[in-house]
Amino acid sequence: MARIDAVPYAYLYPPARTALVVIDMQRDFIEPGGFGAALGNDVAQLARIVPAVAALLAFARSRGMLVVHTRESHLPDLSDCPPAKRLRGDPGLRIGDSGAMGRILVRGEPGNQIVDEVAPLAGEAVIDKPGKGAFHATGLQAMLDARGISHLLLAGVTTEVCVQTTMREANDRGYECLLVEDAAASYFQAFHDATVAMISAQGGIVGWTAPLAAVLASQA
Ligand code: C5J
Repeated sequence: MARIDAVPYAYLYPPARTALVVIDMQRDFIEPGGFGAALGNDVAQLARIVPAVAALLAFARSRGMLVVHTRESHLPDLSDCPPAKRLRGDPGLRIGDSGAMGRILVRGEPGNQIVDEVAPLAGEAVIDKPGKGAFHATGLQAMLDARGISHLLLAGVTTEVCVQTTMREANDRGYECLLVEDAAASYFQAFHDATVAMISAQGGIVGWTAPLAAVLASQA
């Protein structure tokens, strides 16, 4: 077992049964002109974690861990996007509308691609997910279970929405989860901080958190 100095206490993980899940590091959220910007957010808040996510990916790959990338995305006909989701937000800048990087949050559009610095390598899994959580309406659980994965390291954007939702889904499914604090980000620092705090509260009610440096220092 490898050991990470984490909150609320040490996180022990078997690298061969651990996956790194990188949530939604896509242009739609991180670059100007995408969904995040359309909602009025300062995308620089997310762009600043790209180097940390790249370092985490390099670490996981060097340890031979399974690497999974996700993208929040919808089918071009939006048949997987409930009206309750599509109709939120500014008319003209909703999911499926045309933006500066193509149709917003639509699969295959330029804005839906993962930013170059943390792009998937050939052979790495990419899960396209229509929900906030990566387990909803995807094959993620079947893929993890087929590989005997029991532990998940989580990173990406945004901390309090898709990262936290995925971590809660995973926790309920029995995976031992750790959020890499500074390899995740929110448009709202207070939301990020609150999420980090609530995950490990009450003895780790959703799981563990640790800074990137503690993960990189962990030894098998
Ligand atoms: C949001 C996400 N915030 N990836 N998506 O809509 O967190």
